[in-house]
Amino acid sequence: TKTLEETLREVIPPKQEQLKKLKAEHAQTVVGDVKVENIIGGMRGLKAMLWEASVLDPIEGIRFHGLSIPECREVLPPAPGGKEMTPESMLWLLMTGKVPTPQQSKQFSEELAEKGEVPSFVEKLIDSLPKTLHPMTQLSVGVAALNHDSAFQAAYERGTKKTEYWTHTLEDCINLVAKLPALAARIYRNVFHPDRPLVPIDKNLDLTGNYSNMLGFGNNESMTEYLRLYIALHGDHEGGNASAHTSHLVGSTLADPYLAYSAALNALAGPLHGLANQEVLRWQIAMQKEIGNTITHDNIREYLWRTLKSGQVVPGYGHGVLRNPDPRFVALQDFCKTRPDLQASPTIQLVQQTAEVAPEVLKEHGKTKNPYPNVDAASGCVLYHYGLTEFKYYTVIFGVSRALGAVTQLVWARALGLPIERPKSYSMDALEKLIKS
Ligand code: FAM
Repeated sequence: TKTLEETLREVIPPKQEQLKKLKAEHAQTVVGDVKVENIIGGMRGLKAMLWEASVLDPIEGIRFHGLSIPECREVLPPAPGGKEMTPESMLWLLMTGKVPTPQQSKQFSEELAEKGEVPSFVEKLIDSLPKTLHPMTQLSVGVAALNHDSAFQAAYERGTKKTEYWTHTLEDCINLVAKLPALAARIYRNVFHPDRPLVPIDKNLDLTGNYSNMLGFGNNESMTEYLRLYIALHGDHEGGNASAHTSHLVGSTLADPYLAYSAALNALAGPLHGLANQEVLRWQIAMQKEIGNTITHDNIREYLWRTLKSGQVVPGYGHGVLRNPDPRFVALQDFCKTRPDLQASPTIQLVQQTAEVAPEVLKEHGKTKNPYPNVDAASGCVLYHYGLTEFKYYTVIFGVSRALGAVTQLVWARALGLPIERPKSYSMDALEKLIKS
């Protein structure tokens, strides 16, 4: 069986050829216009980035190298004894465009467990942070500090050839993905359960098996399976979303993967992006408190209007690209439907019922271009049901996940020799001059 690096060595040359051909034959081909609305509207819809691993269709949702979420759940190898695709299977697919064999996936899990320990100076650094510092900030600090041991940075200083950059980047990327669970679990322990002992990495477990174990949910197979699905699903969502784009931008300066991903985490920590999953649960629980035991569509509707009239957004609804219910939301709902304990949970029922009412309210409100639920509408409620009730931690799990797509692109950007990002900006005066000319 071929390793991930060996597989990449096979798939990179044809892609390099494809890029060369695109450059040679189509460098001047026009594929879209730039309108003033793109410039002042957060570049929404602008076709301006190369991103190999996934493409997002507004109606169908995400496809990873052409595979939809249901297809991924079907073909990507699960952990031994499990059913859900694992994040390491997903990472393999994202990186190589190929579905790993169960054996490749297992060996990859073993490699990640082998590399999973966090250096002791980073542990000390994390332990020294105030418990009141948001867990996402702590994660970003920890990831940035891992660059102490960056293979890419060391290779760059040695004057390594450009064509070799991707191999050192890959080494950092694998190390980063491997270390995220231990780092993230330490933050959870420190902030919320300082009296609990820290659990060491078990070399026989997959990445999420270990993460779940270190969070204290190792005995709950359903929670571990949910986390596998959650982390695999949130792994990549095209290149233009704020966290992925940040990682790509910072990586394009040849900053190493730790620095690039640390920056991405800071983007993920914004409430319009990854922090929404923390906000959703807070909002749903507040709704539950107010509504009490008799939940009806009418009182959910009333609560939704109150949120909107107070000028807040409904967290977990809307999207920059999607114009349909998010298939990631659908997959997480699906997971709940197969388990009677989850079906009986009042929080999960409330999330489902909210999704039945919110689209019509948001349509009537008339502002958002997409009145349907995104992944964050559903992701927190299962965690909450199984006892991971600390909302402030939710985005950290998203942060463990989003690394999959970010590191994939960092490796490909180096393999393809992509340049530093540098779009052109204009002042309003300069823009007006441009319009007149
Ligand atoms: N509730 C109320 N108003 C909303 C709304 C929502 N859920 N979603 C969008 N709008 C408003 C939006 O604020 C904007 O109003 P103004 O014209 O007054 O500025 C208007 O509708 C048009 O926005 P849009 O074009 O439909 O959306 P954007 O592309 O600008 O923004 C989101 C996309 C996701 C930031 C936005 O829908 C939102 O704020 N949603 C709630 C927060 C959330 O769930 N974020 C998570 C997104 C998720 F997929 C992720 O990153 N993890």
